[in-house]
Amino acid sequence: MKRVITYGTFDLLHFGHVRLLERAKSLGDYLIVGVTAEDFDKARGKINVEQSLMERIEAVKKTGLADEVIVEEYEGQKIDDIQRYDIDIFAIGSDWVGKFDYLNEYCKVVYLDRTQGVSSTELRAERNTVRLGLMGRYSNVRKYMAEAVYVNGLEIAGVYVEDRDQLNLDALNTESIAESYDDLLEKVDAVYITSHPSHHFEDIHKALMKGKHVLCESPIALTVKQYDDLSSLANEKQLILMDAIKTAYGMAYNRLVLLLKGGKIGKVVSVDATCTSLSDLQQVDYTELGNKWNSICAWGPTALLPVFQLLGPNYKSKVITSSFLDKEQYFDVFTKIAFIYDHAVASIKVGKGVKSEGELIISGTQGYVYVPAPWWKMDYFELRYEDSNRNRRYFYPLDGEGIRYELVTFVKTIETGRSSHYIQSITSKAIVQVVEDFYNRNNLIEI
Ligand code: C2G
Repeated sequence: MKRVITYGTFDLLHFGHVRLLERAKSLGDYLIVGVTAEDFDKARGKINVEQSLMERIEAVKKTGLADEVIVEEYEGQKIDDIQRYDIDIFAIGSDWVGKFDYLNEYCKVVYLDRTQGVSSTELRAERNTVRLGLMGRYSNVRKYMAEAVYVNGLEIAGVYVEDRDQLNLDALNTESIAESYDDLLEKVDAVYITSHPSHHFEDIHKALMKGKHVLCESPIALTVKQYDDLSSLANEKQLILMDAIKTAYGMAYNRLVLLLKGGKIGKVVSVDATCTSLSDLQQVDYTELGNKWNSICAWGPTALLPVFQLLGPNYKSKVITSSFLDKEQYFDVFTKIAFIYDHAVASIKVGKGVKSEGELIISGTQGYVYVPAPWWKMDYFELRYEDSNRNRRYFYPLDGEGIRYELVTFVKTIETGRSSHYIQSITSKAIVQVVEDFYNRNNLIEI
């Protein structure tokens, strides 16, 4: 009996896939189909897969062509499978010609002609193209433009940049530059907002009123009341309002949170996060400090993310300690916040005028997590124990600082209408509460 194996993502299964499976099957008597797991696809740069692994497996099964379906989970698995399942022929589409020649050592490799004119990429693009507008600071707008290219079903339909002097026209298609924010909103279905936090409420409100979905740099608002108003408006209009904290959408960070929720280091007793960056405050025009992102707004949401996601929003008390460059304009060069929970503590240190080791340490009753600087671009973390033989290191890919995963999530969220689980609204709101307390100087000590 001749045994054949083939692999694929099989997203939105189409005629091209079915033809490939038919021809693979006809090469032998028994066909095994390896369907790629989500993590494996992400690791090899396929971040736009629309259907879940289960849905894709079901679709392959329904063709009736596979005698057996397995899941492809890791690099190098093909050799393992070929040996384990005693495979005679490995078949794959001609888009892979040459790439799998190394398997000839284990079985016969056959490249089958790819069917022209149909692909998952095109099907995905047809289903949902979100026209996204970008508004705010040029430095961020530019990053999002570059990252949007990797996201299917998303098109940058316009840009409105506030700091126009920074604008590099060569990097932008001039047609897409809007004259005003209102003008931009006319052209889009959704908007990414990176204006100054003091304008977020107004900017988000305007977008929601015009029926546009919103992805906004965190903090979404400066008071809880404003946050609640925006959330209810978004709900009422069935629009998505999502925080743009890129760290939250990375694979390593998400795995870490899941492992900890599963008790890998016992009970979490302390979360300590530091995020700093030295911006050149010497050259800043002091009268305009109020328009700059201070430490609490620039870094607070990111540093607070693991605190609230691991310990929840219900702390008993907190003390904010800040050093101000300019007190009237609330420009903190450094802020430390200490939280006390019933059975845990947490601290964050954020600074734009102070430099420190940007690490994340999470202490538990059985072990601890160490994430080296810059932890907010996490692609690696370590679980460490008293018995160092138990220590484990985890590696995951992180492309584009996490922005492209954030955009993929945003598009999926718009499409399904279900808010994303990456940053729940209790977390967003807890972040806003901290920022509000900072501006109200509640329990704030100045140094
Ligand atoms: N295919 C085809 N014609 C198309 C589209 C796809 O013949 N119009 C083939 C591909 O060449 C592949 C299979 O269908 O053999 C599955 O395609 P994808 O779902 O795109 O999966 P792919 O990324 O090619 O996965 O490590 C190798 C991967 O597992 C193959």
